[in-house]
Amino acid sequence: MPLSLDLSPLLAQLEALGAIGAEGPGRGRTRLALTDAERAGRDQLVAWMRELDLIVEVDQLGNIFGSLPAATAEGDREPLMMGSHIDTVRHAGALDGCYGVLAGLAVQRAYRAAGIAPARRLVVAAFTNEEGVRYQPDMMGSLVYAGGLAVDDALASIGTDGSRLGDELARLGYAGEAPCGFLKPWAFLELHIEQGPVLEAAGVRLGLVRGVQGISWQRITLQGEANHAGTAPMAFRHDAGYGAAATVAFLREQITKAAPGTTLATVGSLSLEPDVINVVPERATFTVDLRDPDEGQLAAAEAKLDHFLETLAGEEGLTVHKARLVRFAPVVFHAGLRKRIQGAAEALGVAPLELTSGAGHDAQMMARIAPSAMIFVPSIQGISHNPEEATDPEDLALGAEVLLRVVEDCLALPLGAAP
Ligand code: HGY
Ligand code: MN
Ligand code: MN
Repeated sequence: MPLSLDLSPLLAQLEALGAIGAEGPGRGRTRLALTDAERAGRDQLVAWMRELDLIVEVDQLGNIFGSLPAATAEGDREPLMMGSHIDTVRHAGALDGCYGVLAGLAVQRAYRAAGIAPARRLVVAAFTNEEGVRYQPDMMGSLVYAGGLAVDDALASIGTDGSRLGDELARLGYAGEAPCGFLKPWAFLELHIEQGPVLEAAGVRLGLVRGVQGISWQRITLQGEANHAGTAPMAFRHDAGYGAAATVAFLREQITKAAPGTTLATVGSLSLEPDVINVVPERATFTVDLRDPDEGQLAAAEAKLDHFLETLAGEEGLTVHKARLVRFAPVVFHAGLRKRIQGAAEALGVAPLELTSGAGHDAQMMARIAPSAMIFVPSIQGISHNPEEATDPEDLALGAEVLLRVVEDCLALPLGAAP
């Protein structure tokens, strides 16, 4: 008899978690990784895990795991993991990441309510620093968990505010004992809002995620020469501000408009020094976020940018320094799990739309160590990383129902079988 999922605790918890770090009407919430606001979110999540009488474990990078033990010791050895993140960008919506974590708790709650011990250990993970705003790279917690970054290197990373990640983790009391990777998932499932316009535009309520596009993050510093805005002839200037602006224009005109038009480019952070109205900027520091579903296209975009910067440096008399922050190749999710998601959706009367994720996700990292897949629900007007981020509660319910059905489907498989 299929389990039933109670939606109201999920919606109530989404609201309660969304209130942590809230900044007033229309300003969303901010829970940057390892800040006091995020600690409050972590504490709240752990409290909800304890209410479900889960085994709560924290690893050395502060990744939090809540486990429903399996009916057998053998089942404990092949955990089915769900999860996402609860850290946010600045002025974020309430659903990004949190929906996948709290829907996982809702699935565990359905097993608890039915008094059924699952055939496999059923785990919900909340990974540290998925957003990568304060510390780079993004998806850091799952990247370390999947062995893509040494835990000591992650602990040593210095934030945009000059803080050391390991110190902040210890200050928050979330420097756990468990070694990163201590639970090897039999499979990993992440339920997430699409954060884009595709599902809504197609009028489809569920997304079957074929994979995640490649991501390249760099911090670029252009060093020019400060000079008087009123006396320095234009031809004599080494204007770092002009260099930054020219780069933004180049990315838009020469990269994103070039065929096949799949590359996305964003300069999300830009600062000028000395940042004074009547001084030619001597230094510009900015970030470049490039994405493409095709590895070759992404690499070509990076090479074009390098060449542009070299030419610009020569023409404007600037020096260029590039710091690589993130480089993730595109990932394709597990075919078997995607079939199960498709089957669960169709059993609920919805033919899901297949799409590639524009946003990075923890599943992109977990796919390195376990069969992984994602389920999307639509974002209203495709908006995310914005206080206006929203999804119809009916769609939130449908996504969580599909997650539960896929879990039940997976748990019905004999131990030792592939997902
Ligand atoms: O940048 C991303 O795509 C994710 O939100 N960290
Ligand atoms: Mn997310
Ligand atoms: Mn995000």
